[in-house]
Amino acid sequence: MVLLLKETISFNRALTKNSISTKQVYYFSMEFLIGRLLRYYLVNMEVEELVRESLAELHINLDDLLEQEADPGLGNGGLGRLAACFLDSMAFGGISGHGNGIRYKYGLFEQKIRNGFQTELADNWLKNDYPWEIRRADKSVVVKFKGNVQTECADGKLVFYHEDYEPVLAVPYDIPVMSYDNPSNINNLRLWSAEPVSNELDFASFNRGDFNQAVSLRSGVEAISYILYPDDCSRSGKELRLKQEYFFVAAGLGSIMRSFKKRNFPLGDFSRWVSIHINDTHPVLCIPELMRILIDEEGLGWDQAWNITVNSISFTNHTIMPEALEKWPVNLFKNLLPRIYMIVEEIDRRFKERTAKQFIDDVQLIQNTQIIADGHIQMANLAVIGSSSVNGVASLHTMILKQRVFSDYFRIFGYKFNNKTNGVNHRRFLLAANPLLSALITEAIGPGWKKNAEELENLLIYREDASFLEKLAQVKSHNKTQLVKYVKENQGSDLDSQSMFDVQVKRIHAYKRQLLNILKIMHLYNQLLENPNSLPGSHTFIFGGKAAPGYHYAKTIIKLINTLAEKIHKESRVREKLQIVFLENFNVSLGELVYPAADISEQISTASKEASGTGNMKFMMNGAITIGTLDGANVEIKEAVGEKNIFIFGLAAEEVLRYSSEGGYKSLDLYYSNQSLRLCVDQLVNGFFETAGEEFRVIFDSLLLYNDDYFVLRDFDTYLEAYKKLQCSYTDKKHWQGLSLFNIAKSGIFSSDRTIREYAKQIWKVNTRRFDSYI
Ligand code: NBG
Repeated sequence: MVLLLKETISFNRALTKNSISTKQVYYFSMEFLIGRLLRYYLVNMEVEELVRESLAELHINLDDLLEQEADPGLGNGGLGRLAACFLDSMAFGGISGHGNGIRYKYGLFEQKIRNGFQTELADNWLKNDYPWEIRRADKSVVVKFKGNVQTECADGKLVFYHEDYEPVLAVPYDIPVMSYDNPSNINNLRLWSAEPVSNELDFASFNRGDFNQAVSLRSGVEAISYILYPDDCSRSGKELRLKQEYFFVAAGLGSIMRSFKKRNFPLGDFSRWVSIHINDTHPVLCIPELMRILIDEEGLGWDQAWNITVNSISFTNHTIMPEALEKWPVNLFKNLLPRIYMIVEEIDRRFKERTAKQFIDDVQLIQNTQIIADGHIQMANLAVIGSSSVNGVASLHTMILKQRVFSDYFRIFGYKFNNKTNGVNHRRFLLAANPLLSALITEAIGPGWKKNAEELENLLIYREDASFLEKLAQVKSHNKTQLVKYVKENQGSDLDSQSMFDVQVKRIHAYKRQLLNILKIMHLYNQLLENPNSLPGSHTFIFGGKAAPGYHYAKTIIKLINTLAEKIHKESRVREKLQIVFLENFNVSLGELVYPAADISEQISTASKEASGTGNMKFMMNGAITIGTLDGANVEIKEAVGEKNIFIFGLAAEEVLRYSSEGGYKSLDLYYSNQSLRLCVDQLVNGFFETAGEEFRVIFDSLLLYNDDYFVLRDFDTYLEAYKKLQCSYTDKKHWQGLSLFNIAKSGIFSSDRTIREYAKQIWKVNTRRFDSYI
């Protein structure tokens, strides 16, 4: 079947050789979390039922077949999934937009929970081959590392020769990207794999008996595309990471340049026909690499090359967390990429010259905006200087970029900054993931919402319609049963599908504050022991997400969740009312089961820290109600639904930023003044968790000894208040279903179609006719 689809796709691709006269967009990203494709494509082609029935005649169950497909873990979380949603929306919108990334041999690890702890297993997603990819050895590109650069003067011009370099062959694997109702626009996700240039064995070494030497070259090269985010604490880890970044940038640009030349346009018009988008700082080397190609290979002068480069490249920032703003030590960079280093130095020199003239008295600004400073290359600075557009991913985040992170640049290049609030692919996360809800929606308002998600707003006429709301409740209840079944089959736990499903699924990180949720559950537990009537109804708390393998605190949080789950399970006085489950190995496929089943969406990050969040949008379009802080895109969700249809609590971003710049608040004062909070915090270390000993001391210390950087204690009370209100709403079924309907109806603007239309119009300047025709 996959072969058949592939055939259709290559046929269509041949039909759509539209590339000659259209601007091409290339989306460079270290991560693409594309999820499984087969069912999604069947849904998009509206043939799922037909295929299901035909297969049944052959005694093949389609669902069993779908389970065979690997879910490629080529990303961490939101950033990689966003890239995949964007590919879909570009294909849908008729934009020639292609992904460019790395074909990691191993995806992000497979998470297993053993004795409550996260353990990591290799994710060998290619072990049975991957049917969607096509190896294109004929399109390979040689990427050069290390070596020396010789400079010569020829005809009054400087010419650069890169010698004694280590060549690596970048071999592309192409995955077709197609979307709903647009079979004539098949785009491409090109993922690069690293191979030695020569397949010859090092015979001399082998014959000498030096087997390690004989294979070491091959393994050194292949390591480049082995895993996503190798640990970069060591120097060799850092070098590998930088190698990966240059590898997919150089390979991607090499192939873009090759196809551009086939189109016979003047090189000076490059930016009219090509847009290169860099997803966070990982692909920022696109800037000096494009300069290198234009100057060294195409013979352009610096100024012309710089104009072309800046006009072709645009940049999105996805975080303000300082540890994610990349910096590379100069000596490592220079040794690995000698020619690229020369170009970066020259960009820096010219930029400093400009700021020194323009901001003559502002030493601080001149210093802050340097690319090379303190022996490091600041990749975010290079990104802002070398691109024509810089955007954040939610309005609050963009404001923080302008006013804080990039405030000096905002003074220099105000015109570059803009906001593009994230969106998610509603065809994957609603149409395909929640078939019953989709059918109900289509029955009510027709199928137009699939092409224009904002038509979901037409659902509002059913807001007071008891029979429609009842159907909505039935769909939710069915989806909960499906999740219960999954948990039983895969983890052996029995969940109560009648209980309220309160869900927090996302990467485990201190700023996302899974800890706040845990403290809430501990508090509810303590209250129930005192008064069995303190909590209406029964509650299932569902957690899921991976912790980075080296992130001790986050791993301890996972252990804490599981330990609390066990403690509650053993306590007969509360287990009827409370239950916790930690879903193992949360990934795109599991998300597709979880979002439709949720009643409550926990979006409780410390305000200002979550750039946007996209899980919040996936929950919302499936009718879950958000409890959250005014952070990231929650702010816009609140604007869309109005404050009565969302539960907001906690410090605002300005307050957090003000506290942080003044050295924080005093968490100890709160601890001493708030009895019930103090009880929960003490329980982390006072033997409440009998088996745990000092295991959770690191969490206790983060709150009191290190003064609670993420304001968990500070937001505890307001969180509980909001939670109480939410519970009260939940007990009124009709009212709750009304909230749910309202959230679905208002979720249309969070479709990635809206986001991509904005990128296309305002940044890439490509045609949006197809999108426009649906509005
Ligand atoms: C993440 C942010 C999220 C955001 C996604 C997509 C990184 C570096 N950033 O808030 O944390 O939704 O990017 O923009 O992964």
